Amino acid sequence: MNSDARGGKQCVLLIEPIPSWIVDRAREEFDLIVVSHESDRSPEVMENLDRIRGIAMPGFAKVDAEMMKLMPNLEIVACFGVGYDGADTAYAAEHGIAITNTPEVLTDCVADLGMGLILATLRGMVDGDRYVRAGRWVNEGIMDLTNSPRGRCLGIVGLGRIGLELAKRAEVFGMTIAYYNRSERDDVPYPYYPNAVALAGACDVLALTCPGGEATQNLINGDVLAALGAKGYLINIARGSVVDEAALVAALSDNTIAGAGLDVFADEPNVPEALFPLGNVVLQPHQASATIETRTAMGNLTIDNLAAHFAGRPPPNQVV
Ligand code: 8YV
Repeated sequence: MNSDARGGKQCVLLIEPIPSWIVDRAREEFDLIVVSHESDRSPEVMENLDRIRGIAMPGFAKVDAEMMKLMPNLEIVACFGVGYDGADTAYAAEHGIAITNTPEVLTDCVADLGMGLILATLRGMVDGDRYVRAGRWVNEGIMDLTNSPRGRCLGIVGLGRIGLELAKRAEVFGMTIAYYNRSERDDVPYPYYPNAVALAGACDVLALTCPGGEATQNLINGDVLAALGAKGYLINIARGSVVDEAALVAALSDNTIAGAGLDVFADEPNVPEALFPLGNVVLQPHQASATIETRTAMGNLTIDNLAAHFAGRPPPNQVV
């Protein structure tokens, strides 16, 4: 226990959004400073920089080297999410700062939303909703026919925990599976493609379930979208950074791909406005893990990781 711990509680900076009941639990366990954004430099933050020993943050918040440097006694960054691409892992590793995440507990919900986006996109479900509300069913008759997932190939970029669960769901809907990964797996029956262009050329629906970060930055570029082709769909439940967003906007506007279902964007919460009038894209506000059940489990795990560290035990989900 560090000597400046108040009432035995360690000082933790918590970056929202994290559910209020998790913030309440965190307040019981830690001497908590709550901010609504990582850029907050309020007096409360500035006056406590040398007391802050832990950060709890959404996986996508940007806690870079510059920010970590401000906190000379920082020991742990606990990400509320499976992705931790917002944290500077190199700086953390160099300075003995642990990074933890919340794997497993969100796998099902993220895969569910991925499958939902495949259905919503191919079956025109959001378009259908707009069609009814605008009175077009009454005035114009049935809407245009849509596309069945059955018999189509789902190409998965990043066949990890979430990718595998998405594959299971897609198989129930009659889809075949292929994948591209950093390396070929020896425990799945699905055909492997050595790069994203090859996979895009071989599948009908390309789904992204890989980690974000430098290694996958703009992996899905104009060449991959061209290979996906005018009958192909893109589903992104990974990170916006994985896709060259300008190339995607162009492909959707020019109908050089058939459509897209997107839960994540390069500069959240800002979504390219050029997408708003397009009928061939379904947009979601980065909500794949956002169920009460899953966000509660993620929040509890985030606190468990911090608590284990401060109790001198290895955090259960340490990734750095
Ligand atoms: C969350 C996520 O939206 O797990 C991740 O990496 O992107 C999401 O589950 C995010 O971390 C919420 O804080």
